[in-house]
Amino acid sequence: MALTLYGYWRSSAAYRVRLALAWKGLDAASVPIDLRRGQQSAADFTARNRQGLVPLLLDGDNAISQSLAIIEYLEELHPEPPLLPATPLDRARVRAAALMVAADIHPINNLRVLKYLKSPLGHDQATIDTWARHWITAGFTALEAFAAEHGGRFLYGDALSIADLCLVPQLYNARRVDTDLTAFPRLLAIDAVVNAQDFAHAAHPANQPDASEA
Ligand SMILES: N[C@@H](CCC(=O)N[C@@H](CS)C(=O)NCC(=O)O)C(=O)O
Repeated sequence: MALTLYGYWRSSAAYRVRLALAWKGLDAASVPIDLRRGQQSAADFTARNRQGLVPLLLDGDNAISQSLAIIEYLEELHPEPPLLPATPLDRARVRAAALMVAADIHPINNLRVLKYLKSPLGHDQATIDTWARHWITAGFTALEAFAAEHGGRFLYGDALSIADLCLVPQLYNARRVDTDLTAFPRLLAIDAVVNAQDFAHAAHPANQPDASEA
């Protein structure tokens, strides 16, 4: 299959998919969508993804949106090396941890939400950053407790899973808004283990062709 990933270097949802591709050793052509310049709202992109959000994966001519749907698609086509554990209960718990990030932290800190807080709602950047840090901290507090109950080297036991692919980009995002992470030693330890691996290096925002200082 010929894969093409529409993404943006700093998009944490696209970063999840890059991690999955790299973990599984899959090549995908990269099409940068510059979110700061509004390319996600351009007609040629929304024709492919009505939501105007990255990531979007093309498998041949078939478009798939939503990072977790994309990752599970890759997992089903390429089960090795796995990103989900073997039993239904373990899989459900991994998905729960992934959704703690992807459904309950990330969406309320997404670019379009933060922009709406600024205009038309009129909040200044300091208030918007406080908003982001608040929801990241609330989510990470629960996730740190999850890691204490279920974690090992990784968020769920000792095997990398979809949950880690959500955690690492969210930590990258948290650092961008200067979130105090000292209360989350387990999450930071998992982040360090993942980021020490070659596949994570390849997927890191700083190593993408569209990466810039802007
Ligand atoms: N639930 C979606 C979220 C996708 C999403 O929100 N992507 C962000 C970048 S991380 C985006 O495209 N934002 C554009 C905008 O807010 O205008 C997924 O997991 O793929």
